[in-house]
Amino acid sequence: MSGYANVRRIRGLIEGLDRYTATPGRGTTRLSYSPEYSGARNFVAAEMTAAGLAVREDAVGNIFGRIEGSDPELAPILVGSHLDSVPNGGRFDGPAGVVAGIESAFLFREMALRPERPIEVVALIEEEGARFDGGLLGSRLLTGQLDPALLTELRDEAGISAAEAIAAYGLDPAEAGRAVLAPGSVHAFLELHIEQGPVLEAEGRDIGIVDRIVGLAQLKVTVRGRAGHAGTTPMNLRRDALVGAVAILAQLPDLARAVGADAVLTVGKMEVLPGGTNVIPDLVRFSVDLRAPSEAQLTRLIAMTCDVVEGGSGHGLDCQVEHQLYVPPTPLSPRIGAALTAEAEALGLSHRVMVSGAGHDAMIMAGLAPTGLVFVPSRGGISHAPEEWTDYPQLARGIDVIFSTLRRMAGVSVPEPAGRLQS
Ligand code: HGY
Ligand code: MN
Ligand code: MN
Repeated sequence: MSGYANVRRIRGLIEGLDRYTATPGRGTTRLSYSPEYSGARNFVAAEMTAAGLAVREDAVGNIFGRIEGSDPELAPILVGSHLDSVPNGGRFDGPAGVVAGIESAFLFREMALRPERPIEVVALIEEEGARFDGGLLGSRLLTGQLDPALLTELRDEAGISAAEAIAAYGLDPAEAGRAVLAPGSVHAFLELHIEQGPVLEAEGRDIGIVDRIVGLAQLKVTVRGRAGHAGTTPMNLRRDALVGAVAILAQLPDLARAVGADAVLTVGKMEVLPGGTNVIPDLVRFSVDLRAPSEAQLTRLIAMTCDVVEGGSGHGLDCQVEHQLYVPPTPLSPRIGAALTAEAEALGLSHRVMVSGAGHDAMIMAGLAPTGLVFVPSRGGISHAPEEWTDYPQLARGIDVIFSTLRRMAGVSVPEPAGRLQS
């Protein structure tokens, strides 16, 4: 079955964006408000403009490109994803969804389609939380789920607050409250994302229609001990924060297993201070990322983790947990899921309904408007790594579903797709 999206243009957009990385040759590292992010922002703004969109940036750096509707008073449909990355990640995680919006805009322009309802392509900031703990910052601010006052408290590893980073980026953090979108001001949110798992590839399917996203929590554990000389401090007199942290960490994976086969727990970041080879560590901080499909499982896993951490206190060690993010399991809109499925059917694409084990801006935007999420296959199920890959024709098929659904939801007549997928 033929499609709409221009594979060559999609490839150019993804590869163009991937130039903006702090680790060329070692994956995509594009932290929010960084010089690389600023480059990507300018690239996206230029491509949005070329696609005929009216471009604006909100007070925290979310970028919007608007196709005006014949009835501009109608609440817009938002379509997009995030522009930031994890350290040494892949080129598709986030940009695939931003490109889906931009390519859809190009198609609207080329087909001279005028939507009745406005459409806004969005590039959201700080979804990953690679710079500011918790992540989902751009979408949580948009939907009023993050108090703008927190921007002065969230700090990166260099101690720079989000507010300072926003100001250095050229925006005014004091205006962050004005970025909040009022309830009812968005008709729907659509996101295309790579699956980041093995299911679609294993089943040979083109499209995933996500009906729910697992619950997600992020904790920060701090273990305090006492620094000392590695050579002169007897083992029985030590208050070694790293030994204490490791004793805690070693117990954590079994907690996820105890909660259920589909619960997961990850310690991805650890800081050991003061960091001298001949100094007994007196301060260790590490992250704990928890996920489970049901709220009961997630809250139980959080409680068990907190118990293990607090049990590490004593013998001169003090162990504390800080709760940084909690997002309950999020069901997505069945109505939008059905619309996405109908378009996949009409395009002759194989598809299935599935859960998302990864978090997405969609789980936050669902608090503001009916939300749909489309997956395209990930090679080997790999993501958050330089090897992350999706074939461009596969991405184009996902974009066809987004474009077709946008067109129908925005009230545009539906010409048949032209020609074959461009190679
Ligand atoms: O962590 C996640 O699931 C997403 O990549 N932010
Ligand atoms: Mn992502
Ligand atoms: Mn990610």
